[in-house]
Amino acid sequence: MAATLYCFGESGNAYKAALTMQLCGYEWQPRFVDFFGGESRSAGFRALNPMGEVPVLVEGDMVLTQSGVIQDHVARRTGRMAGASDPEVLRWLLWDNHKLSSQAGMTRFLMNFLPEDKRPGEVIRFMQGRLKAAYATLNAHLDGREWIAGEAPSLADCACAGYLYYPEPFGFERTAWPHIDAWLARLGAQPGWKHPYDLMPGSPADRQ
Ligand SMILES: N[C@@H](CCC(=O)N[C@@H](CS)C(=O)NCC(=O)O)C(=O)O
Repeated sequence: MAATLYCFGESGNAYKAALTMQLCGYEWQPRFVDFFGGESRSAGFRALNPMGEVPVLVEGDMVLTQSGVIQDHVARRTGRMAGASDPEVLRWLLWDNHKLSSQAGMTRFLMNFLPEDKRPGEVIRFMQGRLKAAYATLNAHLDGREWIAGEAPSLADCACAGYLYYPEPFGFERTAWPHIDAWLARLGAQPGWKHPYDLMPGSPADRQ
């Protein structure tokens, strides 16, 4: 039975899980969550995930939440990628969840998905400063390396790339970070890779 990923195109956290499944050749299907219509706050969604967050993976009777947990499940089931039992992979998954994706996701939301008159300039500038430090850390790590952990794409690559292919501005200029840029191109050339808006239902264009 194919696994079902509760997701929406704008979600970089869901993209981490979807991309991992794609690159590992896992059988899955998307189930659109109308995040911008408030679905993740509904009683029905909270019954599935009391944390109220996307993504959620449903596979038979099993319900998994947190992108890293879903990613690790796929890595263990397929044996196609290094998973969280590798300390270096886990180190970067934790770093990404704290320093990169959470801040990139929030900044992108504030800059693009809030009504213009509600966008908090000072908060956005603060977040962009924090993000710049995160980009510098990742760019330096990728200097002389093809992949974040080990010699092949791992969960760490799928996690750290979660928000970095999106077109909406949030202060990340690929060309300013040459090692990140080259790594994103390498990951984007892997068999099965797709852009988030081609992989999951829903995009800003649908809401215009
Ligand atoms: N650490 C979580 C983060 C999940 C997350 O923040 N998802 C966003 C969508 S991209 C969400 O559902 N946010 C709802 C909220 O914060 O209330 C993961 O990696 O799955």
